[in-house]
Amino acid sequence: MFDGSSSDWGGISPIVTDPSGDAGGNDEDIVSAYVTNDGSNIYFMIRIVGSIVSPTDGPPPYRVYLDVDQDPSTGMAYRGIGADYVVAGPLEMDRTYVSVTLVPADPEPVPIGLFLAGFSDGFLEFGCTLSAIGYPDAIDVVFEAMAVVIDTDWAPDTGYVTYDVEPPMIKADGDTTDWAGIDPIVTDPSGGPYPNPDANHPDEDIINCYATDDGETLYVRIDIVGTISTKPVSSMFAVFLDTDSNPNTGVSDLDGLNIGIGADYIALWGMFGGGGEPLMPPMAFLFRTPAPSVMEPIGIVSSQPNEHTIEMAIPLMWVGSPNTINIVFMASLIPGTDVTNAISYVTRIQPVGGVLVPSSSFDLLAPWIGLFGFVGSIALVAVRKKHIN
Ligand SMILES: [Ca+2]
Ligand SMILES: [Ca+2]
Ligand SMILES: [Ca+2]
Ligand SMILES: [Ca+2]
Repeated sequence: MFDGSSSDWGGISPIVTDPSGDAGGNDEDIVSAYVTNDGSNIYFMIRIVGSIVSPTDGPPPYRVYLDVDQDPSTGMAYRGIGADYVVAGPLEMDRTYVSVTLVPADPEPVPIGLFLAGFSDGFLEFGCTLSAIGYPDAIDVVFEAMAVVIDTDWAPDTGYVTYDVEPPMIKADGDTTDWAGIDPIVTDPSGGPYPNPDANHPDEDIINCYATDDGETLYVRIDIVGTISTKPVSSMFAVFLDTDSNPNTGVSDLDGLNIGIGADYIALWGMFGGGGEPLMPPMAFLFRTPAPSVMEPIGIVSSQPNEHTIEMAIPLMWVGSPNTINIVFMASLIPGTDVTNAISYVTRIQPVGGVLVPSSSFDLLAPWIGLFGFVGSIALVAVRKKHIN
């Protein structure tokens, strides 16, 4: 959890330690760095001698350089590796601290993903989705702190360290072959010609949805009749999660229609950043929704669409590690919205099955407009304005 507390890092050893005092003994003086991953994300933690700096302008001071193909001839040559990605933070955005994933490029790096960040005093935790960096098996890593450009510290001081990624059960990579043997948890009627009684358009017409988990990460998949586009800003897929099996907590109402559960969390895939030119590829945010009008960002999770299917991977700890989750899947585009029946999913049973929760599937005549307003407020424009180097 990105709460600025290191308690959930207990039991994880540093991947590298660094002398204190070799970089002025201050805000850029790294003493240790950590890496871990679950089935969705890779997490980094840096400890420094001083206090974590979060400048309101200028580049984020703490960076991790990732050579994901362990090939120094690809990516940016830096300190013995070929860095294919850089993860940098913290950056304040709409009163939320984030880290940003960048592809090194001239004249400036290209942002391709966001993640939350948390810090307190000498401790910073941040990360990136495994899907953003292509699900590497092993990564050559260099940590860097450059807080006030007096001293710069690296860990290690020469060369790099290698992190072996614990492989996920399912990769949210758009390739469905890793779902072989797992049946849909819910099927939804398909229609046509469109508009039809089930959905208004093939690109929002859900047919099959899947869920499975490995005790650590919940993997979900939505298949539609049409094609998932990463271009339009209006395209959106959502997975509603009722984690306390209580219809009276969380979101149960979409534009006046009851979805049959009280969704305490929503995983929402779409193009964030408002209208106009997309600033980053689509992403999947996980929000906590304690009340219908409240959407608190918990984190960003791995996701990838591919033609007729989209996969997402949600850390179970981020949704309170429930034993039972009631799930509703939703696809929403400009013409309308398709919503599945609610399914009760029991975690940690493989192969998994689902039980229908009494409710009826329905269509909305318009996309779920309320969410778009919120999404716009996340304003990724800030990333460009802050000009990360
Ligand atoms: Ca140091
Ligand atoms: Ca490389
Ligand atoms: Ca996959
Ligand atoms: Ca609930």
